[in-house]
Amino acid sequence: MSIKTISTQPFTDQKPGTSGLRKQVRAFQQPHYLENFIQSIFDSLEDFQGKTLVLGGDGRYYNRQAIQTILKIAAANGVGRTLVGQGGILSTPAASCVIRKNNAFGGIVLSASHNPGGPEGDFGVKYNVSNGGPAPEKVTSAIFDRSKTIDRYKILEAADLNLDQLGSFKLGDMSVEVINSVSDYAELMESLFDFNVIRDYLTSGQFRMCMDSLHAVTGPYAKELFETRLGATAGTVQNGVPLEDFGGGHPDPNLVYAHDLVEILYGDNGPDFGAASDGDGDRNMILGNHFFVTPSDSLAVLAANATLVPGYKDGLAGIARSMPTSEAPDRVAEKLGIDCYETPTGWKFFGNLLDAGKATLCGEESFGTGSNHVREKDGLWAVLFWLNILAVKKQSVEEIVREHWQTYGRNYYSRHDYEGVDTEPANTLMKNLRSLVSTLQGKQYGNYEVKYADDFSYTDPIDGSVATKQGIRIGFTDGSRIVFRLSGTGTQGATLRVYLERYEPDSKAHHQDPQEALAPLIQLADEIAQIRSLTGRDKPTVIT
Ligand code: VG1
Ligand code: CO
Repeated sequence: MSIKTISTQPFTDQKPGTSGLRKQVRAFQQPHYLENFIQSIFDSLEDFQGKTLVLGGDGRYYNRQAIQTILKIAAANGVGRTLVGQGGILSTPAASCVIRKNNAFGGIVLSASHNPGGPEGDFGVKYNVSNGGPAPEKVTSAIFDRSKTIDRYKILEAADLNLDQLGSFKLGDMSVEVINSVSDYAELMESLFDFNVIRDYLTSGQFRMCMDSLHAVTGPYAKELFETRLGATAGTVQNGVPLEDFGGGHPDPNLVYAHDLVEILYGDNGPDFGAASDGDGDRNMILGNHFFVTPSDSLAVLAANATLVPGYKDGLAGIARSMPTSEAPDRVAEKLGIDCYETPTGWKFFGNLLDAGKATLCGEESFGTGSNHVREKDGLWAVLFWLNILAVKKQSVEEIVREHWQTYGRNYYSRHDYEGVDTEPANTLMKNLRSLVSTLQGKQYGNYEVKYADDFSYTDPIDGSVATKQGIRIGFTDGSRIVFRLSGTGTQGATLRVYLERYEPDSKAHHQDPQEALAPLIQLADEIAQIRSLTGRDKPTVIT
């Protein structure tokens, strides 16, 4: 086996977005495209020679091929040992767990998360650092800078390895260990939650659940946890075999794309609890019988009930939420007398807070919830957290959430996405808003008076790094908010996200449909941002 140095030319578009480099599969199939990016990662790191790397992905189309290539580049660059999930499978939270457990210098996670897969779908590469979390901006910009000047990569000439077989192999001087994709993660979950209480509840005949893995990565994890370790009936996990094209669907756990599950929970004689997760297993959707829990409320409920769960029985150090996430968690933090941090969108901004012990639970409105147990959001962890609370309280999901609203008030919340909009009008819309914000304070729109308006910027309280232009937020004197930002994970055109929130303290007014409760704000968002006229769309593509 020999190490080859291949000359190459830079691509100009290898800038990682909210969560790694995401492109259409076709883009990754261009000669040298993947190789350039992986070599750019190694070129911008120091001090990894002889050390351990973790490698795995969500099993989507191109996962297996990319892993073989990455192994050979890692070997040629002097990585000491690579831990690969069996069959190339590691969910994002499991990869984070394995990095931490093995003191790896980092990990490469292959996924485009909730974006569709298959030859016509998307692929992605994410680099995680030694704390198990997504690389912070200074690392991703170093990788991007390197990708713009790269002129060669190193690769070992060798046959492909059989990744379906557990065990240790040699690839040049590097050892490759094919590890069980599930066991380290499952063990971590057992250390956090009361599996006995959950098992008793799941086997009591009083309570039924359904988990939809949407043909994506969590299938084997969910079967091991719910069916094998917790005794739920066989078949509790549906769509539990990861498919390269996710069965043609969008592996995105929301009311639109997880509609099969929604139908089950809203049907006759449906189960008491339903959950779904996304392509790479870091997102979750929580449903009760005929009841949907918004991700922001879910974070707030988990925080308010955390001490019922063994892993969090001593309470929380703090909570962190992304800026567009509703303020429901803030109200819990206030009552608990702990800090609530507001960060830009993307899990990488939680890493420092978690490492410094300032936050224990974190969450995003985009169906992401997690804690200091790993450094990624974690779909099945959230499901287990809910199960643990349900098994202790023996109340329905709806009862728990309604009682929560009674105590804290309800933050009506919705996100409207305009997907695949032309880039130019989307940029114009944001540019207009940027020039408008400084003039909005004190302005009256019907019953709404603008309390503040800005383009969100964030100074990391730990390392002082600053992230600017993270989204336009307009807050009103009654506590309502509208936030506008462009997605950083799409691969075609632009996606405009409009986040709407209204606080309702009066429990007699907690039964409204969020779209109705938010109707005046929805209209106001259009008036301020000229969404319809600029995008040419008269309604959003996806409402969550
Ligand atoms: C979206 C979500 C964001 C999330 C990110 C990655 O980003 O809004 O909250 O962290 O996806 O999640 P954007 O830039 O498209 O709004 V995942 O599960 O796709 O890694
Ligand atoms: Co994801």
